[in-house]
Amino acid sequence: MTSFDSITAQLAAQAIELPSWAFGNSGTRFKVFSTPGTPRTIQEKIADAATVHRHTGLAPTVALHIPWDKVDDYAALRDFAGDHGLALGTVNSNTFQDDAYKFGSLTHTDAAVRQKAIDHHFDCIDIMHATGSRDLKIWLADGTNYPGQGDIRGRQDRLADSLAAIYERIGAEQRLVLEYKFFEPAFYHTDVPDWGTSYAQVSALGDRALVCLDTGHHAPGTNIEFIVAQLLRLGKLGSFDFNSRFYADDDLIVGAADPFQLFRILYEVIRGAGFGPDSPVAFMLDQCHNVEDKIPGQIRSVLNVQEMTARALLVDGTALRAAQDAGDVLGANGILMDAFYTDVRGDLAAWRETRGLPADPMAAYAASGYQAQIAADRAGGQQAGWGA
Ligand code: PSV
Ligand code: MN
Ligand code: MN
Repeated sequence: MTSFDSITAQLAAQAIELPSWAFGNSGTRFKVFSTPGTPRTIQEKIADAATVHRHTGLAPTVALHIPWDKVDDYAALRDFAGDHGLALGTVNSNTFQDDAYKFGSLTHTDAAVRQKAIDHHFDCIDIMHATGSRDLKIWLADGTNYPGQGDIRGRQDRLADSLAAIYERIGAEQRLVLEYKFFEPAFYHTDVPDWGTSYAQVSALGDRALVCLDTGHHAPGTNIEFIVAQLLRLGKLGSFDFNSRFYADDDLIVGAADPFQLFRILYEVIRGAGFGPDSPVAFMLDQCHNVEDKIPGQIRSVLNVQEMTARALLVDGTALRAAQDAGDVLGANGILMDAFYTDVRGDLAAWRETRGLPADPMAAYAASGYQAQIAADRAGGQQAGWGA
């Protein structure tokens, strides 16, 4: 098997973007529990994200969601993030909370509603110019609940037109990533339900339009690593929203529900040259922390991604290919499983220390006093955008 020492340069280049909304209170439709110390402003969310980065060295950027993270001066917000050692990352649009979008946004039959949604994306692009962000991420809640409610085909055509108007506006260095999700909030049909639809729509736009794969957005049992392999083959995998799920779009800590699936996904990312500083694939988290503390929740998340990345990098690709070519079914499977079962925690801890990071970021955070400090300093933290 590949040695740990031979993979540290690749591990050192790993960067995982944190979602600003992970630091706010979130919950289910039944209850939102508030957590002491919850940020009241985007600046406080950025300070918390910086704390995750300080403890792990893994999270140099933070994603914004508009209008949840709306401010008057985005250039100043960029400077604020810079002062905290972070850059601002992906800008997420939001066309799922206005009354106007009850029957759709970019797909709506009413041209005025479609234009309102397109204008919102133009605003997001302006924000990206001020923040220095590369990616505009679009997830649409558009869909219908009952057969016959909408013209499924007409909605695809309107979506294509709306996306073309948005794509035309992005800068030469910017990208549009289109996220898919098989259901929720619509329950009969969703306008971008799967990778194939996202691929068809972004392919019609151009080279800087790509697919965003959220690991929680598939039917149970879906082979996600196959989708990863296919999108990388096609040059259309733009980004990940990482999280894990037991049932639906649970938004739990990545790697918590199924570490083996995360390993398999990361193996295909590496196999398909989707990993490394020159890769076009952005790693992001899209998670909520409903009952656990948010900052350690994010620390645990990035560590899980790092741990499974290390194991995936340990796969002996040469031996695996030889076994595959020889038709050695169990030998090939054994080579993959050897890497998956390798406990890299000790090696990672020792390596972190050589880089001036805490060997155990979770313990270091717990001992830092930060949680008690924010609980004392911040009163009345907000829900993560949903109520904003
Ligand atoms: C939708 O379920 C989603 O995954 C999209 O990425 C949204 O922008 C995000 O969740 C909001 O939490
Ligand atoms: Mn997502
Ligand atoms: Mn989701």
